[in-house]
Amino acid sequence: MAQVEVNGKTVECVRGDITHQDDIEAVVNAANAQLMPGGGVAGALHSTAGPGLAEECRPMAPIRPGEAVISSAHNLPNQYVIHCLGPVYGVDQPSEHLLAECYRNSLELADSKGIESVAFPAISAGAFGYPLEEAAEVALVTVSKVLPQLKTVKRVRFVLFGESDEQVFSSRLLSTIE
Ligand code: AR6
Repeated sequence: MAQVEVNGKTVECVRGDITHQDDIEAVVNAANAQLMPGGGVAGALHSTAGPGLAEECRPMAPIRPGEAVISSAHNLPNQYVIHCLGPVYGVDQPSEHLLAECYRNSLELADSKGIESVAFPAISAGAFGYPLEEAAEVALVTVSKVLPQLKTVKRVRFVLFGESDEQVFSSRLLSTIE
């Protein structure tokens, strides 16, 4: 685990499951364009949230790569889910820009709702094939740029599924922000 303070705001990288972030107001879904369950993060969030989540999301679909939309969290232990479509690596171009837009748009949307804490998975780094080191670089550089401009968001947590993924994000966090 790594944690860094920037102007009184916290960025942290932890190993864990995005469905178990009880102390976080909004969790981010690595969604598909149709905002339906699918696998990975989307499958886990929808199955914990229950069928009401897909029902609420249906009218907001489809979304474009880089876009973020917000819903309530249903049976998840949070207030909101922010659904964001990452780029398919090397297919949705320019991938780096689109991935950065995911983080920027999710954080700005959270801030517009007065949200104080947001947890992200490693968007695009699973089924969408983004190499983890590159995904971590884009995620952490973008968050460190956007976070100082936000009014209400004070805590950003990256939740990484595996130990080696957590180590990649943690060491990037320390070299990007400190
Ligand atoms: N908590 C935290 N991280 C997780 C979890 C979890 N419960 N489950 C997986 N990860 P992915 P993508 C990690 O595939 O690449 C879906 O089918 C995973 O190890 O969820 O943006 C959707 O329906 C990886 O590092 O998202 C879309 O079609 C990261 O989260 C598509 O996959 C992202 O993996 C989206 O693909």
